Amino acid sequence: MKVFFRLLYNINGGKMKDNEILGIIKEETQRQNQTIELIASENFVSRNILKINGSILTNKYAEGYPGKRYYGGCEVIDKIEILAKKYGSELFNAEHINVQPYSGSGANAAVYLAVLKPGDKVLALSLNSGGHLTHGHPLSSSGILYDFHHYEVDPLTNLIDYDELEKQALILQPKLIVGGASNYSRIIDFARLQDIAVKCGALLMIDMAHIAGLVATGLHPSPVPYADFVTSTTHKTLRGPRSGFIICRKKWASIIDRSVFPGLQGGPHLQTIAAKAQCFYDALQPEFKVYQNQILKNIKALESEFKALGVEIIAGGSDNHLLSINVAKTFGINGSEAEKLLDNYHITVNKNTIPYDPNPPLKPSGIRLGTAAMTTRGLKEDDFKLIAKTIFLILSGHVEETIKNNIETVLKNCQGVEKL
Ligand code: DSN
Repeated sequence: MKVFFRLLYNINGGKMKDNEILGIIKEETQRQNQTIELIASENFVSRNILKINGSILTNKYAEGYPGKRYYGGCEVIDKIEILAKKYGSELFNAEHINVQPYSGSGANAAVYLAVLKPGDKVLALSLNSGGHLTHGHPLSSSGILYDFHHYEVDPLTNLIDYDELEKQALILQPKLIVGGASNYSRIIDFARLQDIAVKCGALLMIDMAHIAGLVATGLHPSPVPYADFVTSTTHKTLRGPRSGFIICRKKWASIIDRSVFPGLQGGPHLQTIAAKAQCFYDALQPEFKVYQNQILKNIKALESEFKALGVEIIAGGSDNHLLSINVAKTFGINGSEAEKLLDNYHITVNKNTIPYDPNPPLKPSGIRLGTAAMTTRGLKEDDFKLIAKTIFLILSGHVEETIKNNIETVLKNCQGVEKL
């Protein structure tokens, strides 16, 4: 018996493979520490969340829900899911929350599965106007299974045109309207979206993944009082582990729970649910609002410096954690070229289409930038002004020395990613 166990240990703990992957993690840690991370959907978790998410909770199967599991030995695990639900409901004032979705995409798919039949009509913001792939892109299961139609932002202001959306919805009569975005920098009027949904007899789902941290702290209006379903990730402005959740009215609770499990998923990832409990708890603390406020101050610093430099900002600026700039118009390059140029200097952004983009998705006209991640690492308004100046210098092909000095100055003000 002893020999058998020793053999198993050797098979599973092979030295070379371990070192290989740990070496790569070290390399990625260095990359993260030496990078100005401006991808609007990314953030850095706390050491606490890292520890929980890497814990022995990963060993346990627990298909089902607290008190109704399909496996034995779930009495400790149940406490975790109950806590995550408690803090999540408190944070967002939710009638019901399901904390099992593995991701935001899965959370969206679960709502669709719960209330739509294949071929049902849905109306959502288009990808070019700031929507998300899971809001009906033809290559996503959402677009393959359901009959998605899209509304656009106004071509001049780049803002959601609610009157136009209402007209479109009344003609289309969709079963579901999807609000929320992955690249929209202004406040979304959830009350108006509810009004439109009620007028055309549609259900309303809001995907608040990007703005969840701002919603949690009252710095963006909450969709919860207005929507039948609210979906989200936990790892963007909310600064939790990489995962998702769904909030809904009580009357939808059992259909949503059934749709997540067994509809779409098997065993929940308990290590991540525990990290979500910690994330929701953290977001209930007063310091989290200070942090979210700093994210907003930092985006305003970025916005004002870009404006002073004559950079064209989509929708004229930002009310949340992100903004997009038109690099084609400002610098005469496409978003892909801009992304690469910035990458050369360890500034990470992502290329993005802009509304009514004349260019294709792989060479779009814009880049998207967000302030959540570097705010977590301790940066303030002056740092973001320097970042805006540096991006301007890089994209307009200026001298290397000033750029390197600027980047060094900013990185000196950052806390290490393993120490947060
Ligand atoms: N939500 C996407 C983003 O904004 O980057 C990722 O799925």
